[in-house]
Amino acid sequence: MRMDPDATPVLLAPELSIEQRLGVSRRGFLQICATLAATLGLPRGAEAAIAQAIETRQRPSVIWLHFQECTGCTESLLRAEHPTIDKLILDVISLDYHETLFAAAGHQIEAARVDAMKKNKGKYILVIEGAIPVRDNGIYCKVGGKTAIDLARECAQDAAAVIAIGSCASWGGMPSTSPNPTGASPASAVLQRPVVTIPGCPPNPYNFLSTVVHFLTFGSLPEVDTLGRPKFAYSRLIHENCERRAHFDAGRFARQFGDEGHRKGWCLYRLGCKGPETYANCPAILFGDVSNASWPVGTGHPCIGCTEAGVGFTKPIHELADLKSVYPPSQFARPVEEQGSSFNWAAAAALAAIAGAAAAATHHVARNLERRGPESPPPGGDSRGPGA
Ligand code: FSX
Ligand code: SF4
Ligand code: F3S
Repeated sequence: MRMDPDATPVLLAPELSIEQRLGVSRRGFLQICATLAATLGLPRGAEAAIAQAIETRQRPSVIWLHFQECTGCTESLLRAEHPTIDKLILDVISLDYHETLFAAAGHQIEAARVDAMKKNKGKYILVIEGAIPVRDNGIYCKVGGKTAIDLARECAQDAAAVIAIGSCASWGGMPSTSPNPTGASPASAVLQRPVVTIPGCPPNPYNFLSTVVHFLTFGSLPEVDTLGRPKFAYSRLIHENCERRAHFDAGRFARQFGDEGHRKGWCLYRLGCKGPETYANCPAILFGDVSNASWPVGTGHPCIGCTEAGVGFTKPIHELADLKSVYPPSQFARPVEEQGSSFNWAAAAALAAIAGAAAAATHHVARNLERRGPESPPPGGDSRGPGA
């Protein structure tokens, strides 16, 4: 998706160095760029282009609307550490309207929005968080006297790009579940233009940051799938990169929360994990920068499929996932799983090249290799297969 050339940010001559602006060392700054390049699945060397863009280009203006949601998307962005939100606001994007983060209110903030739209006509990025209620002419969500439908249409009219952040804005999310009394709908249902979607409840902030940085660096948005999801983040099933996958393949399943299998970190499929039918990069890029296991399955909870329409908030948590493309062994595998032994760097590189999943592959390999070592044999697996 290529933008109007007029929308391409212009070069600036910043008075302060990027290190001073971000409060990091040169090395730290380049690491941020390398992380974003890896998340985007870009080839080696792309971090230099990203670094140059962040250093020299004008920050894209962002107008962020809130509709039917819990503000978890914004909360998740506030917990991004590379860079932190204050650095992000000040140095990567120009956040010109955001109801949660702005100190202003009422007429003052509405004037700020209109002003930002005029000044950046055709160049700003519109971010929509939350579903849009369409029943009864949209009266169930109003901001400044305007319905969410009217606001979304008004702001999208002169935007260079529209990003729906979170599952609510992407496909309706939790507000759209049955009986959906307000007619909660995705942003794409009320806008007559393409919408890039970053689903997740909440979505991973790096998927949003990487999308914006792609726009800043290349003047275009990343390639998307038929649902508008950036392919760098949503082209692989969670099940493909899950650290518990070896247990799935070996037939070792937790059957109850707190049982022996659960305590040992076995596969959560029998507890209703929707990783086999959910597309997202959660196990590869994790959440919140707090630990090596900071994602739902890493903490011991099954994935509920929050990114996926028809799965998250729709399928009961205890219901078994549809196995989309990967099937378990029909007979029980060997009793001692040599984790990591089936991975090598060449295979990881091929995976990354094919799917643009450099981050996923390297994280997975690193984690598997870390776990190699003496391991007491488990007390037998589960020969009944995952669906028994
Ligand atoms: Fe909440 Fe955002 Fe979920 Fe929705 O995230 S975390 S209900 S996707 O719109 O605020
Ligand atoms: Fe991981 Fe869930 Fe797949 Fe098991 S079913 S390997 S826990 S994604
Ligand atoms: Fe959501 Fe599953 Fe990721 S619940 S956050 S898609 S692991």
